[in-house]
Amino acid sequence: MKQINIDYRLYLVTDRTILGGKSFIHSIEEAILGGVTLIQLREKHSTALEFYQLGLKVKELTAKYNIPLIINDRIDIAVALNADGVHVGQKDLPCRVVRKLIGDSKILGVSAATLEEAEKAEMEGADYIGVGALFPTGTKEDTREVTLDNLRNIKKTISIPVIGIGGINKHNIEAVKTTGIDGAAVVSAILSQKNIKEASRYLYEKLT
Ligand code: TZP
Ligand code: MG
Repeated sequence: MKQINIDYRLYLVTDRTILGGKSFIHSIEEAILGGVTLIQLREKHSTALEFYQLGLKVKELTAKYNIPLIINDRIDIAVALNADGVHVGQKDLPCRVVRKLIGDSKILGVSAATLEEAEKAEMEGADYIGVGALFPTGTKEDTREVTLDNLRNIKKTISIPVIGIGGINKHNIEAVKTTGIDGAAVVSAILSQKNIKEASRYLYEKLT
């Protein structure tokens, strides 16, 4: 069941609404060139068809650079794209149900804001946990706050990789790294930057 050899260090989660006119596909390519190690396609307002068609384009890039593509929320779209995995939250289909649907060979990520949620996800077959929001974020509205101490405690307690998320940027990345996490998931500190490649490279180097 466990996916091995996945580099979670710098996890780009997408949001097409913060690009300020920049091309989405070009932006993703720049982020990859800067050092992003995996990508989650997160589309909160698209139709299934839009999501799928966009996924096909993003998959071309992730295949070209040999990095995993994870689909947010939509198991059907992940299966249709033969993506590398799915990421679900606490209000999506339960982890054990998603695992059954996608099979053992796909990556399953679960959002958790407490140790209990993290332990449950691990027990139910998650491959990694996304923990946040660590800092204030303008990218997601209904976040729950997780302190760096809570993150450190989750990391110490569970065995699967732990990824921090929420407001991570060049000013706090070093503090995040002290928690021992396996990676940092970032939206705006990469995608809303003028020079995406440089922003991505800066974060990647801090995590390496
Ligand atoms: N889940 C928790 S916080 C968040 C998500 C998807 C948004 C993170 O975005 P940013 O711009 O990196 O703060
Ligand atoms: Mg979700």
